[in-house]
This record gives sequence, C-alpha cells and structure tokens, in this order.
Amino acid sequence: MKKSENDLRQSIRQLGIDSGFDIVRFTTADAFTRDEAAALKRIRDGHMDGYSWYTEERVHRANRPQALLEGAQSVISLALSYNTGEPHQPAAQPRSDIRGDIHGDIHGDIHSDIHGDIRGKIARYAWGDDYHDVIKKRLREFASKLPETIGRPVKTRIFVDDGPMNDRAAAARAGIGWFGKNTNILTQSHGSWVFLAQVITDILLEPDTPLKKTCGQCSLCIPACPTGAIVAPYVIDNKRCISYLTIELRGAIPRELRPLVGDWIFGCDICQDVCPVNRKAIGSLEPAFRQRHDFAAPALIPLLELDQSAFSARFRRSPIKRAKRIGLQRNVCVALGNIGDPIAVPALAKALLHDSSLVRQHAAWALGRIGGGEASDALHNALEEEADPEVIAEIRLTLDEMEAS
Ligand code: B12
Ligand code: SF4
Ligand code: SF4
Repeated sequence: MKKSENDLRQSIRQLGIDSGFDIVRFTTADAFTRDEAAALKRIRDGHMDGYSWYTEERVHRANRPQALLEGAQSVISLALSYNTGEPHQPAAQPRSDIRGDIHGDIHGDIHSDIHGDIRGKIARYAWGDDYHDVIKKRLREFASKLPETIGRPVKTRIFVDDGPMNDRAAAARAGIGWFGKNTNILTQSHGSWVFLAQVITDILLEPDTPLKKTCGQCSLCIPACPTGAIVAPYVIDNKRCISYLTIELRGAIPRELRPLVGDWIFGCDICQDVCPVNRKAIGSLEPAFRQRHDFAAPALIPLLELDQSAFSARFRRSPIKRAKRIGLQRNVCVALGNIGDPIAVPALAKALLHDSSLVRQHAAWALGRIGGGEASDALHNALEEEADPEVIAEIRLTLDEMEAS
C-alpha cells in the first residue's frame, strides 16, 4: 500500500476518534451477500414478524451500500461505547485505565430498595441521552470535515440505526467486532456495549480485514434468554425478544410471554450480561450516556402514575420515549405482576381505571398474578364498570385463574 493511502486512512481514523467515536474501521462498499441471504431467510421463517417495515426490498438495499449512495466506494464503520456502568461502577478513571468487570450487579435482583420502592430494569443503552441524537450530531461533524481531510469534495450518507443499512454486517466486515451467537457485534475492547454507525462514502479506502475471532465453544447466551428468543446461534426470533416486546410492540404482550419478561420495562440485556467477552469490556466516560434520574432501575409505581406531559418531560431526551407512555405503563404492569409484591395492588387497582384499555388489560393480568383478596375485589369492581371487550375478557380469565388456584 502506498504511504499516502496509509496516511489517509490514519487521518480519517483520527478524525473519527476526534469526533467522539471509540472504534473506526473501513470496509468496501461491496454487497453483504451472506447477510442479505440470512436476513431474507429470517423474514421467510417468520422471525422478523412484527415489523411491517422490514421488507425484502429493504433487506436488498440494507445489504448493498452501492444502492444507498451513488458512486459508493467504502463504508467507514464506527462504534461508540455506552458502557458507563453507573451507578455500581467504580469512580471514573482515565479511559484507558478502565478495564475488568465493571458491570457489578446492577441487573441482579433489585426489586425493592430501602425506601420500599419496587424497581424494574431498563436496558443499559437507554440509561442516558438518546443515542440517535448524540451520534447523528457526531456523524454530521465527522462527515463535514472529510473534504478538508482528504482535499476534495466528498459524497457521504450517514446511518445510525435509523435507515436501511445493515449496521452489524458492515461492522463485522470492517473488523469492528465479530457476530456473537446472540447476534450482537462483540468488540475486543468494549464488548457488545457499543452503538454502531456507518458513513458510506465515495472515498476509495483500503479495507480493514474482518477479525478472526468467534464465540468458539461458548453458547451461554442461548439458554440464558428467558423467552427462548435465540432460536439458533446467530438467529433471533424477533417476536419473542423482550426488547421487541417492551419497545416496539404496540399491542398486548402475548399472555404466555408475560411471565418471562420478568422485571424488564424497556429493552433487555440478559444475553449481553451473561457474555464472558463483556466481563473484560472497557468502561465509557461518555457523559451523554451517563445514567439520568434512576433510569437503570426506576421505581415502578410512580411511572404508572405519569400523565402525558410528565412522561414527555421526563423522557424527552431519552430513547425510552420510543415505547410511548402507554407502552411503558403496559410494561410496568407486567413487571409489577412478575415481581409479585402486594404493595403494588392499590396502584394496579387504580390502573384499572386508566384511560388506555391496553394498560387496564395488563393491570388486570398483574393483579391476578399477585393474587389475594384485595386484588380480587378490585377486579370484580372493575368488571362492573368496564366496557372494552378485551379488558373484560382479560378480567374474566384472570378471575377464573385466581379461583382455580
Ligand atoms: C431490528 C433491530 C432489532 C430487533 C431485532 C433484533 C435482531 N436480531 O435483528 C430487536 C427489537 C429485537 C432488537 C433488539 C436489540 N437491539 Co437492535 N436493531 C435492529 C436494527 C434496526 C436492524 C437489525 C437487523 O437488520 N436485523 C436483521 C437480522 C436478520 O440480522 P441479525 O439478527 O443481526 O442477524 C445477522 C447474523 O445472523 C448474520 N449471520 C447469518 N448467518 C451467520 C452465520 C455466522 C457464522 C455468523 C457469524 C453470522 C451470521 O447475518 C444476519 C444479517 O446480518 C439494527 C440497526 C440497523 N439498522 O442495522 C439495531 C441494532 C442491531 N440493535 C442494537 C441493539 C443495541 C439492540 C439491543 C442490545 C437493545 C436492548 N438492549 O434491548 C437488543 C439486542 C437483542 C439481540 N440479541 O439481538 C444495535 C446492536 C449493537 C451491537 N453491538 O451489535 C444495532 C446495530 C443498532 C445500532 N446502530 O447500534 N433490535
Ligand atoms: S435481548 Fe433478552 S430476550 Fe432478546 S435475545 Fe437477548 S436475552 Fe433474549
Ligand atoms: S455469551 Fe458466548 S456465545 Fe453468546 S455472544 Fe457471548 S461469547 Fe458468544
């Protein structure tokens, strides 16, 4: 390789680091052939059900960078760690010093704290600011400086989880990391706790090589998944993944899956928490992804009581707004039911009068799961007033189950 090419790669890499990314690597703009075929098979097997936008046409574009930018020559693949590890992480140290097991037991059995608050769990990626906003700003800054860096006008198209681009396929081929059996990209330095972003460009860059690493004999994440969503190595059944159920699904969480969701109210980290590669992940000092409020393990009952304006104010800058108030409160009901603490019964009884039938339905289910006379009385009272047929059916089924047990 010519020296000037080496310098160019180094300058672009440095620009990526200066723009606030942790890993910067390059791949060609060639199609991701294996990934395209795998994604099409996933759709045909019904494993991407629930996503009307995830069409075969989208898969073709997502795996062909040249279809996304005319004249595309390369993909600059970037990763940014969100592993801020708060609140159980040791005090901040210089970035290069933070190594070792920094996850603590934040996602162990939290449930209730010294104030008696019942707490649920939110996936780590959503503890801080919305990564779409944070990363998009950095990508724009990065792309805007490319012409100056290489000394000519440059065509670019940027992506961060928000368009038809297969982020993981690009990251794997660029050598950012390798595909874990849980389908996440595992990086050597930051584990899988990274967001992925891509810049497709007409700059011709010598590609980096993919890493030679694999999961080897490990398969810990597969049996650890509570819903059995990892149906085979490298294959997720979207409909069963708690991340889909708690964030993307707009309707009722299937009854048989509700007990398996546990106390997760937004996303799920189990298949990453058990991953040995993540035990050695470097922590991040990125202020944008530090925990806001009590987002890692929020008190559940106050969340159930938020009205729309309070919800918007609290989650305005957070990825959690994606679930919408009704979706989040649906999830809170399920978590309260699974935790099973009778302290939640009055709040759930109040939720039987919620303005959303979806929340009323899941509150009824949760009361049945907690059980007891107070829960049963609340359900009988609600049955007299309820007009929505689905909620009525849920209350009846719940009362039948309570009587049978
Ligand atoms: C749809 C989607 C979801 C869906 C579906 C998940 C899924 N497995 O695809 C749901 C809502 C469930 C989801 C959940 C999560 N997501 Co998501 N999601 C996406 C999105 C928008 C598209 C992914 C996609 O195209 N999937 C299609 C399927 C077919 O691809 P795949 O599952 O990755 O499978 C590949 C492998 O099987 C590979 N393959 C096939 N055969 C073989 C064989 C071998 C040997 C190998 C090695 C590989 C391999 O080919 C397939 C296609 O590339 C991307 C952003 C983007 N635009 O790319 C983010 C993205 C994948 N999600 C992300 C994150 C952070 C998450 C969560 C961790 C969030 C959370 N904590 O709740 C979870 C992780 C769940 C999991 N175990 O995957 C990150 C992943 C970062 C990383 N380190 O990998 C992404 C890249 C967003 C971003 N830009 O940062 N997500
Ligand atoms: S995110 Fe949770 S539910 Fe989804 S595959 Fe991983 S462990 Fe299973
Ligand atoms: S838990 Fe094991 S099999 Fe699963 S992604 Fe991590 S290393 Fe791979």
